[in-house]
Amino acid sequence: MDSNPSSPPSPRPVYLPEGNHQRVKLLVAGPLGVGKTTAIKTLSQIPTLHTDEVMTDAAAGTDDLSLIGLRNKTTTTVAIDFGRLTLPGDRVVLYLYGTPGQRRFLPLWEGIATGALGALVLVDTRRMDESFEVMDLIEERGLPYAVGVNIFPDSPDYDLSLLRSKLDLAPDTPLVTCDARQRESSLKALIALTAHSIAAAGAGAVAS
Ligand SMILES: Nc1nc2c(ncn2[C@@H]2O[C@H](COP(=O)(O)OP(=O)(O)OP(=O)(O)O)[C@@H](O)[C@H]2O)c(=O)[nH]1
Ligand SMILES: [Mg+2]
Repeated sequence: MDSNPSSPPSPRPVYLPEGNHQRVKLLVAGPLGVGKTTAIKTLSQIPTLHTDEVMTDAAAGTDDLSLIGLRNKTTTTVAIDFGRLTLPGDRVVLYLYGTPGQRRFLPLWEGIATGALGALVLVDTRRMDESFEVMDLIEERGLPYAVGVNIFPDSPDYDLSLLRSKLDLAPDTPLVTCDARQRESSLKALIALTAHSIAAAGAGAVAS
């Protein structure tokens, strides 16, 4: 499954605390190599499930990561990532489902997205245009989403209001910068999404 040797070890499992919880299914979406698998590994309190496979020569010219400085990335997600975490306060449990980044895996989306309350769309500002298709898919499903701008070392330094307009986001769509490798910053993006999704769904629509 997860064959990336540079991955940090998965955390030890954390059992769900007693009591009533709001259980929320969220998607982590975005184009190829934007940091979806990394974010789920960073955030999950249980050992994560991954379906990463080694990219072979057959992917050359199709999944070209050298253009974005990810020459060392040797695997790609071919089905889902899965992780779980309980938000501070122990009331809301998030089930995180990572989607594959390539258009050819689009048929998998239907299954993965069923029952999701919202999506965190990760964006790489070096190739923002690749994010529109994912945002369109999510909007077509009527899913609320938040945008997490995953900062890479050579990412251009955009002002958030400029980014909002470049990404053509609705005024109430949360937009936060994050580093998918850093727990605190990824959590900030996830909390923004959760608040937005629960507000959009209305408290009654959240399974408990
Ligand atoms: N500098 C930097 N590198 C990152 C960040 N997030 C992820 N990476 C690196 O980028 C690479 C790609 O991350 P993945 O998490 O595999 O990306 P993905 O979106 O799951 O990729 P696919 O499943 O192939 O679509 C990994 O080598 C990460 O270590 C980030 O915030 N900053
Ligand atoms: Mg992945």
